[in-house]
Amino acid sequence: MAMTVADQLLERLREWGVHRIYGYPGDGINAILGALDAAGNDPELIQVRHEEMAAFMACAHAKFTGQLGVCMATSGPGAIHLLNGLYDAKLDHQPVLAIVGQQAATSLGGHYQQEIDLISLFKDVASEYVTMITQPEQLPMAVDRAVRIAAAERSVTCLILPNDVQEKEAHPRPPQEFKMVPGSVGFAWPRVLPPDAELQRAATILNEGERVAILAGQGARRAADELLEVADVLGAGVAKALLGKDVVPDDLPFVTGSIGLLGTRPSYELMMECDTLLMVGSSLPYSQFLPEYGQAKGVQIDIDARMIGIRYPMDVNLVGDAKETLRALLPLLERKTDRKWRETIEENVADWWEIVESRAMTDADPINPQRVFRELSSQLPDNAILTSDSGSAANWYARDVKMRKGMRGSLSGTLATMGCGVPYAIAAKFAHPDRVAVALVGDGAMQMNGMAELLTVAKYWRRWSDPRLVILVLHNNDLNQVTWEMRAMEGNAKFEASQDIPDFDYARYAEMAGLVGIRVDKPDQVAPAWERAFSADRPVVIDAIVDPDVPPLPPHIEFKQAKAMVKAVLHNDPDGKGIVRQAAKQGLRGLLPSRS
Ligand SMILES: Cc1ncc(C[n+]2csc(CCOP(=O)(O)OP(=O)(O)O)c2C)c(N)n1
Ligand SMILES: [Mg+2]
Repeated sequence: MAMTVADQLLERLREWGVHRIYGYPGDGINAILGALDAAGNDPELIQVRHEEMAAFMACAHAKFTGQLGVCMATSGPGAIHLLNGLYDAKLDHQPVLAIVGQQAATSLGGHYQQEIDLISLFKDVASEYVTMITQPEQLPMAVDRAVRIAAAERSVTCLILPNDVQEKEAHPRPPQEFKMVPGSVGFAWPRVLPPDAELQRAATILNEGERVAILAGQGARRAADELLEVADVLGAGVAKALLGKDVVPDDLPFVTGSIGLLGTRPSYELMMECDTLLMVGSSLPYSQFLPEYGQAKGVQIDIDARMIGIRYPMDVNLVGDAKETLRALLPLLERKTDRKWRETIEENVADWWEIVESRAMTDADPINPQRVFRELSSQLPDNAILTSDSGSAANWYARDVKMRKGMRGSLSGTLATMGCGVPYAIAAKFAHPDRVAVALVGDGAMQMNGMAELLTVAKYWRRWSDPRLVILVLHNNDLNQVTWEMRAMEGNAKFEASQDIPDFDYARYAEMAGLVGIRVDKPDQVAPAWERAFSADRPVVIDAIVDPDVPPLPPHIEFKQAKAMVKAVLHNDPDGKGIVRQAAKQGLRGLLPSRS
């Protein structure tokens, strides 16, 4: 039988090194699915429960492998379902290709069943490249461009294939004629390095500074050694944006940990007291966590000229690859002989870890969520991969987990969407079946997406060489992060109609799915639960009953927020009593009226 467009699509993807597609079927992609079957399922289709999860998994594949992630959905409803996951990838700058079916080209424009204007629908999320293949001759070139542009722009691209076009006979190579575009596979990355004079200007600023702060983001991932060397020469501290939490380990004494709303106190102090800021591969949006304007001279390194110089009034903006640029900068830097600044940072960091420890070990009703993370942190196996959902889990992930060398971690950094934790962890297991994955999710996020995807875990876990995947559910029957935001930002008491969520037995649900379920409702069960989970022979759900009154507060709390919170608590907050009790125990006395 002659090769079809669908066959050729798969062949071209294989040539590009794509061997996994996360997706869900529908008649808009029937011919592609048939072709996959004929090709022995290579690239392998991983069947999810919902197309949004396929897009999250493609995003996580890109995050955890550095390679293109691919997802596929049918026309109409399937295509629409992909969007949130694709935006997650776009906003976190991950290369993802979405392959989307469409009604037959012969019917387009006819208000046909499931006909959606897909080019318009994907025009924003796949702004770098979206095209519909209506002629077989387009196929190789369109695949090549979709893959190459996704990688080059670190963004989302989209190929739309009407189902009748998928069935047409392929052109192995379009003829060399007018109006034909052949395409080709492969490309080599450029070496991107700023000019010498600019490097020298940056070096002068860094040499003249007496108190240098470094902020590292995910763009510094491949430059960890250079970054640490620069920090050593300059006697600097290193704070990390959330997506860069795993870029340098937390067990180094001068690494101050996360920064921002979910950040640590030493990171805040580092920024407030420095006189020079070196920002590498980050676009942390919160300028109020950076030095006051005018306080510090700034040097930024970023691969993307579109993203540089926007978060802080920088003095030198170096567009370049982080590793190459830091390497070129190093010989121009002078070692700071006065190490007092570095010593202060290290003292702040040591103090902070003591605070984290004591906050984690204070009692709560029934379990302090920080204790769950503290125990996790001390039991994490080498090379573990962590994912966090958006919710209070992200606070504890950011502050309480000590990343060690070799570990990976991610979350929805920029879109901050709920529901990514479990699908991210599933993609981590497919990408690295020999490594332990841990998903840290709230009960709201578990109900939103995690519960359905647990069935995907149940379907596939036997294939993973190390079957350990642990899903921690922070069971607080509350949409806690938002409940706290409403208290701290708006001064609103908890609105139970929007914030309370249904109670559910997640551990029993896991058992029903053939996995291990562990319910934890006493503090001394926390450590043994992690021990059991990390020695299990299959995926585990830890259903931890945690106290919603433990405040996930920013490292410094502004007077405005403290006042708003006091107002919320006094304003008949249903959890008022518990909050006052917890605030006192967490060492936040003075923020709240003592009336418990
Ligand atoms: C898709 C989506 N919907 C809503 C939000 C707003 N939001 C952020 S965190 C959160 C609460 C999460 O609750 P849960 O998963 O139970 O975690 P908790 O904070 O209670 O630990 C909400 C509603 C969001 N970020 N994404
Ligand atoms: Mg919750």
